[in-house]
Amino acid sequence: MSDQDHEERQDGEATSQGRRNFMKGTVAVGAGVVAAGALGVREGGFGNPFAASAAHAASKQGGLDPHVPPGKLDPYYGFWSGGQSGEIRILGVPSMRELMRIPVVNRDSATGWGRDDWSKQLLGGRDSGDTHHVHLSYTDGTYDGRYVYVNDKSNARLARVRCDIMEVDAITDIPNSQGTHGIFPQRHKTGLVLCNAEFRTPLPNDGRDLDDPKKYGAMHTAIDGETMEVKWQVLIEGNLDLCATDYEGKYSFACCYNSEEAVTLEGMMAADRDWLYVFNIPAIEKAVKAGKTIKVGKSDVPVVDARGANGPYVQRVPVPKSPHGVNIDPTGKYAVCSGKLSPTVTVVDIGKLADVFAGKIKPRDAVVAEPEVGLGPLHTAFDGRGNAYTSIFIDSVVTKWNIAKAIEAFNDESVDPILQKLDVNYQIGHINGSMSETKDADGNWLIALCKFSKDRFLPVGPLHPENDQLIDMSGDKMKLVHDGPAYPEPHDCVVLNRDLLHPSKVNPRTGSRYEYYEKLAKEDGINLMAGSQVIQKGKGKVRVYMVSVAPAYSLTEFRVKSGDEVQVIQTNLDGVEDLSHGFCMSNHDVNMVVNPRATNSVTFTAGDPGVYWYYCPWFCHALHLEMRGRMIVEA
Ligand code: CUK
Ligand code: CUA
Repeated sequence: MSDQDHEERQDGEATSQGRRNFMKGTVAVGAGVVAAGALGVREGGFGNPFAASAAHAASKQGGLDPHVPPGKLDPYYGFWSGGQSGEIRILGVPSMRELMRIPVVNRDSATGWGRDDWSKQLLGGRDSGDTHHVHLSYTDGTYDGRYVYVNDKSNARLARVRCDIMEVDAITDIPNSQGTHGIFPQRHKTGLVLCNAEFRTPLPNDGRDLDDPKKYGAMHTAIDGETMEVKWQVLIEGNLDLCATDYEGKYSFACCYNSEEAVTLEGMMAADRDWLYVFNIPAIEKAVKAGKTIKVGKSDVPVVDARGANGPYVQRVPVPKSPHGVNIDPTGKYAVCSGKLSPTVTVVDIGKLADVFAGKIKPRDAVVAEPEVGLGPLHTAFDGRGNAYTSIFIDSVVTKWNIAKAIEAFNDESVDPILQKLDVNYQIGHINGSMSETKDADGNWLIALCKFSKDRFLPVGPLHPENDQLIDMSGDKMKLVHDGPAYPEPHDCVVLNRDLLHPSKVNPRTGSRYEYYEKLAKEDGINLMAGSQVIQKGKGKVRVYMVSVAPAYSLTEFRVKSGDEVQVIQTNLDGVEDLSHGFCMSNHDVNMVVNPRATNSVTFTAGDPGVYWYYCPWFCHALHLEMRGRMIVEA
């Protein structure tokens, strides 16, 4: 989308747009005021119970307005992982309206993802997955609007979505890994994406050490965020749960809840202390360059063996009992490790890690705070005003605490860093705030991803929706403003300012999908954008090229033999916004979308002799139902 289009899109919002531009140009106003202007904050307050107090009224008039009326657009995009649904969802925030689903490692009947030829070869024959963590690519500590990365825990893969077309363009298999869980891109530039293996296995996992869990290990893997190639791995003895990166490209982090190296629940919970692993990326890359690596199994990826003791590549910061999430605050100064089985969060001063690696101080000396936040802390978000918001699973609350006060409290018990505990419904997992994972955290909206919804919605059978709750975090006190049912099971979300994304309205025909189709077309001497052709590709194989322009296919009839392998390659010539077509072949389990100016294809075996109608499944025109043709199958 061009900038001009982007401006036009906002036309319906003349007032707020005008105010935005005005605010942008007013250097003197504070960041909080700019954000409030952009959000169209209602003057006079939004029923904030604290608005009546004079002291509070002075600090903040009312709350934010979560209502986005018909015809207006949300100020934020949210990207949600879909968990075992294997997808990513795009929501508008604060309306919490689901805007789109991006199929990733699932099969999706609507778009044909997992069934069409292009996605099928990307997925390598698998069409189920488990997406947990979505993160966008960064430049200079904030989102650059280029890519979304997401892990597939179930099949140890990293997928990438292109933000211009919101479609997956690459999926990378991660060697020597099971349960790829935490991932995080580097934040100084679109560099590496670090991926943690949560499950310890024998390495190589080739039948050796089956019954000797002490010899199991796990990999911290670096994938190039541009090429999606696996660059290197670090072999570690403990398991690796959540992942984080600093803002400078020096360190990556992983929480380890199984320093015991156990294989049973009791065993994994035995120790009072586990670790935050800190990986020294420049040192690891130096070792890789110098060839100080090993090869593990069939993979050629260089592996740095960092098992056992602290050293130049990895330091282990002891943290209480089975930590889960690790999050970096927007100043880049602190890594916050949530205790899970300990009621505490551990704050590590990233500035002290150089001394830890230099051997000048002990790893534990980098810990500067450990406030008690409640039972079952899992993840932490930030508001950019020095406060942290930790999700507390067992207590079903969000605990707001102040980082500076927590550091004070570490040496002075009289200081209480806890500011508020807000009930959420129920059993919260992840939490995230608007721009929270960037240096531009703006402290407006907080999302609580609750695992259980229990009584919050009309009952719909034994399987319950999750409850993604919207919290106004702009004031001194958090305020719950919306319950959002979600199909199972989002794990994490990120929320970013809408100005950071500029999706295309029609397909730009660039990238790996188009290389794939241009290659086919070249092989057959075809112009994908022109006309139709039925090509016999040797015995029993037929390729059918066609184009579509509303409301017609260029080909309304083709003939094949029963049992032929038929590949239909369709290009949508319509360059009009919102004019998708598609191809559905009756009784052949074939259905795909073809978006404006896109090419897609599907391969199937022609059934018994007879006539089979194919049709356009997307309502595209008054004559949409007439947009069809016949496949004539001869004996
Ligand atoms: S994990 Cu789900 S609540 Cu996969 Cu990010 Cu913490
Ligand atoms: Cu094309 Cu319906």
